[in-house]
Amino acid sequence: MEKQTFSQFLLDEQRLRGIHDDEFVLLLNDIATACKSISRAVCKGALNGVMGSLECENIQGETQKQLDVITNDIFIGVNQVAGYYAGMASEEMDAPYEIPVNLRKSGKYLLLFDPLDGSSNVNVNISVGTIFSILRCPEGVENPKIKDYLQAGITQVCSGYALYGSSTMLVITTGFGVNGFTLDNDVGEFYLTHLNMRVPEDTHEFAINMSNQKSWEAPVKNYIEDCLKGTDGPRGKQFNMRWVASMVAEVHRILIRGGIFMYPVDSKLKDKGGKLRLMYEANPMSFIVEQAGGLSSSGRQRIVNIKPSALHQRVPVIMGSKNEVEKMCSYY
Ligand code: FDP
Repeated sequence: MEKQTFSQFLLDEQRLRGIHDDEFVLLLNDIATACKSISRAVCKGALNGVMGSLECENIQGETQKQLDVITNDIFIGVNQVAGYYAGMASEEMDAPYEIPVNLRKSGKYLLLFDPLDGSSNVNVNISVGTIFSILRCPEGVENPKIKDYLQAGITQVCSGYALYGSSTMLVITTGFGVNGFTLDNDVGEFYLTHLNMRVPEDTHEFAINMSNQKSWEAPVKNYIEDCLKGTDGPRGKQFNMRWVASMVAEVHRILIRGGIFMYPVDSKLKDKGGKLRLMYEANPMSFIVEQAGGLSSSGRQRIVNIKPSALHQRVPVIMGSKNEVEKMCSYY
């Protein structure tokens, strides 16, 4: 059977299931185009001479890489042209980006994104990714302000990520399951390769930065301690550990073979609320993981139910295989 391109898949969904209007299909195609363009920029590696850090920091106080800024510009540039968005917000920009007046057309949606997640890995050639989330712009708002973006994750109309790994993949959900597409570089097209992705319910693999162990809260310490006791401990099984230090790669692994990914709040992060950003990382990835049958929690509540209080808000994140996330949260 012939492989289906990303556009053909979306049109089929529109025809057969009555989801997505024409505008939404075109909007998703623009997201795919932006990801292809970022994939090229990342794959050029040191050849482009842009692997270094800049002098400046982003709003999070992290040193920006040259590629953080380049990929941010690509994502805005490609996605603003057709006029579907009323505004955009990026992890790399202090304030929301205002779409130029001549490009504001239907402006039904808001786009939130992290253009290059895991970018501290980029100069060591480890997988990085782009994460995005699409919200509806509140009715009647032409020039959205921060408050218009502060919607709980449950209201997302679409989210996804592109993974720039040994192959480039685009994984999305519009609330009807999760599907994955692999970029054929010879053709320049994403093809459907992972239909209806499901996170296995059970796992014996956890991902956490163990170097923070002494600063974790008691529930996290106790949970990991029990996992490490292996077959002799209360869990009665041997666990394996993975830590790529690149959230997109971590979540993708979990979608393929299960696992639990955790970036809990610890005593060093207490003032910030956590490490990962609610609007650019936690919400879009939670939508994906839940749509694939997994769970995503802050430990105390479902992440997509958190009412955001700031655009760059950070939260603790525990996501992955359903039974393992439930087990972990029971330690709270
Ligand atoms: P990065 O800072 O490189 O962008 O988004 C934050 C993130 O990467 C995640 O992708 C990754 O899971 C995590 O930080 C890595 O944290 P550590 O540096 O603590 O390992």
